[in-house]
Amino acid sequence: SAKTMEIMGLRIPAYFTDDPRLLYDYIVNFKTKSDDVFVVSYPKAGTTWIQEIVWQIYHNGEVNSKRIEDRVPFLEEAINPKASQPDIASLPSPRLIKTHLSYEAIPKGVNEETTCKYIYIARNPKDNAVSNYKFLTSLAKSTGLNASWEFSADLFVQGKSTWSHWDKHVLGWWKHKDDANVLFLKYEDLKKDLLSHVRMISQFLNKPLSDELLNRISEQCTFNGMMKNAKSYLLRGTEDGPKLLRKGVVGDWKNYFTPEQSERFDKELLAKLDGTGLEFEM
Ligand code: PPS
Repeated sequence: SAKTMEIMGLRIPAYFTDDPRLLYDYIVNFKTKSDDVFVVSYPKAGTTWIQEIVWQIYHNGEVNSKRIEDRVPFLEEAINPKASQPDIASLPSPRLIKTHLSYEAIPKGVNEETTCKYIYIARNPKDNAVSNYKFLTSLAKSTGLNASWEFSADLFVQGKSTWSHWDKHVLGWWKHKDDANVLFLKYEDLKKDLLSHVRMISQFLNKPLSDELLNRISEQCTFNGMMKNAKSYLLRGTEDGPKLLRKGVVGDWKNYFTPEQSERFDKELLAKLDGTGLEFEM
């Protein structure tokens, strides 16, 4: 599998920095501002989707062809010399930032000037694992790394995928779902009713929009809507390489899981949600 380094209990791809201590220092010393908005998720749960919605909410529904990572840069790649994304510290406010950090690890404010907002998106672990597998294998051409679905699913259950344990990540944020500065969303809910979630996000951000604009943004941010601007979701430095948009459906896992794998995910991951009130449609 891909080389990772451990930072704050999370497995982060090693190519993000030559020196894990530098990235650790960058994250723990990161100074938040009250109007910062962090788009947070376990990888492949719908980060790009929320990044685009949030960006359009702040830009009057504009569809912009610049790559999403240039518009909403990725915190963990902030000091990656190979990443060409803009410097987060000098972004104009409000800064929109993508991250996969756990609740424990994410930069937090200490007072009114520094307490910022977090939008977390979670996805059922079976689709999440398939999306992760498809993404990693799409990177194989450039990284030379490849893995079977069996191997990949096994790593996912063991919490050895990138950014570590799915269940700890999701539950760590779920515990804070009622905090005033946290909005906890589920991929499957957005698929069912995007418009009401775009409205919910705009209200959470104190950016109430007209019905006309809310409608426009939710149409532009459906999977097909975003595919019209597909270039924006190519990974850095690739023209026809890995994409951040693939299939965009609920239930694709049924095309990959054996009954045994499905049962294992139920017993070893979904069972951890029992009694927490967190449930997923699949
Ligand atoms: S990453 O690399 O962690 O930032 O990836 P992330 O954006 O979190 O997850 C990618 C998956 O989200 C799907 N996606 C969408 N689904 C529905 N509607 C919209 N608009 C949308 N945008 C992105 C994307 O297709 C990936 O899921 P899969 O299942 O692989 O298609």
